[in-house]
Amino acid sequence: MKVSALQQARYSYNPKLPLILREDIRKIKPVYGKPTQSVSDQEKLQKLFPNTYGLPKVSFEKGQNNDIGKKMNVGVILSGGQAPGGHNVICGLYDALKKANPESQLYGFMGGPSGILDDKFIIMTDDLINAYRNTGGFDIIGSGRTKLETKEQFEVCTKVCHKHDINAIVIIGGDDSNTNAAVLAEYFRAQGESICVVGCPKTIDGDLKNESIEASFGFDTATKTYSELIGNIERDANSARKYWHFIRLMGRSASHIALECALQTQPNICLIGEEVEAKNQSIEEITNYIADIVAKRSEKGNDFGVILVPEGLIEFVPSLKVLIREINDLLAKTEKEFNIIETVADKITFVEANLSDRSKKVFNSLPEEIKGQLLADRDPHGNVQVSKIETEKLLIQTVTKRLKQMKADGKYKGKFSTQNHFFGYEGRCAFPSNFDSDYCYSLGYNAVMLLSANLTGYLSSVTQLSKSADQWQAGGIPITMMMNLEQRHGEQKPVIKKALVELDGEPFKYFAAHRDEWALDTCFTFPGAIQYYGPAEVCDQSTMTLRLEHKS
Ligand code: FBP
Repeated sequence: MKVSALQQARYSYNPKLPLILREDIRKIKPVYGKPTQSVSDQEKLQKLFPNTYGLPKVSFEKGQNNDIGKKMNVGVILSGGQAPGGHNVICGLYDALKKANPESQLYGFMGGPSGILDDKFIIMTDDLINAYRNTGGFDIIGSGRTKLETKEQFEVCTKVCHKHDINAIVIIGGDDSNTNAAVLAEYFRAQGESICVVGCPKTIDGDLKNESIEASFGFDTATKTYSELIGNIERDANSARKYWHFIRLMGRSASHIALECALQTQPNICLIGEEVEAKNQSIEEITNYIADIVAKRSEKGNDFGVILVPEGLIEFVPSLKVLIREINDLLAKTEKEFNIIETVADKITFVEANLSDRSKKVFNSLPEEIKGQLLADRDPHGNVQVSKIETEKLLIQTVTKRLKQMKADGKYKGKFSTQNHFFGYEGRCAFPSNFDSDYCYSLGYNAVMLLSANLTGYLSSVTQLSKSADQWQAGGIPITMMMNLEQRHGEQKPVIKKALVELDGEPFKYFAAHRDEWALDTCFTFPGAIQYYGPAEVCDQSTMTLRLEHKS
């Protein structure tokens, strides 16, 4: 395989660990805190997780560790969407395992959670690991979106673990995958199995966080990659002064990515789904908000600008939320009937005929392409795949219409020429930033510390992330601590609570305090490409979200 000069250089980058993990691995011991509670529904969750509920938080300190040297066979699974740094979690796992006992083995299950069900794996070797150090992507073993959640699947997992003498599984995934990791951990304990399960917090979306998980990995690199591109577009917009760029950003429901990119690039407008919901805003109100800013900038001779749109926006607009829910239910109920309909036009007619009057009106107000996109395949959770809905194009249409009307009323005289973009896949497999390289390696290394202490149902946790790596703290938190009960498929299910943008949180408050100025004046900032070599203030800085949250 031909290797680029940067990749070659990155092979020899030494990820930074928290100070405690730099000690001789046999001289680091776990310290246990007080029993924990879930975020809500404590009694019910305790009943659902009798063996793994209420476990203590764990941290590490210097001290003799006699458990670490035992031989372990560990299976690792990459689950869900790619996020920069996944390879380094595996490298951290591998290095810590081999340091603790060179006879230990790391099994990489292929293609996501289905790998363990199909008993498809590779055993990691030095050569393989060395070819993936500090690289982007999940291609070392591949990923997938199969959910590990049924008793039958858990039985297969048990058999596969027994077959290879695997004592522990590490699941690298987002909120749903880690919820399933907790259920699997509980299942093993309930069956009297000693197999441990530990999770690592992954997702570019940034929605898996709380006080002990300050950030999911991949968010740093993905937002820096998108911000570089947005900054480049801003500079182009400012040079040509003739286009309004509508840029949709990945991130699923939560608007963390859009918010972070706005903080890094100071665009004219950034919509935040959570705010739209809180203010109960309609597409019309959002359209008017954008059109007013376009008109005001035009008065100053600025017929150009940049607008960021989170991909999940559509789900936060109340009338569309109801419509999407109705379509989800309808498609779930009429799956067979719907799937044999051949053309998109006929699918649209079928759905229209089955909607409530209110939703029918909303559906009919949408452009045909958006209607079709709303009917595309659901994800494994039965949800609409927001990455496939071109909300930026919808907004271009509605704003164009509104400006036409404003022109007719003599309220706008400018020119409105647009470009649309979607940034998502571009950022998910980028070379991990130094932050993600260090953080991911630490998460993996730390996971071995948890497993060797026989801890199960835990998430690997590295905190104090806005500080330099030598001040990071390593430990573990019980996954049940992050859980609540939510309605899923008509049932109350234990799930990790998704973290949405908090409107009283520091990142949003900073944005809200500056957005009016950014809207009318041109205050663009150009972050440039991620830097891997050079001064720490250029190469090692965490996201603005983290810095504002930590007030550092
Ligand atoms: P995870 O939640 O699995 O980390 O995936 C995140 C994500 O990148 C979302 O931002 C996006 O909506 C979705 O995956 C796209 O999914 P797919 O890769 O299946 O197209």
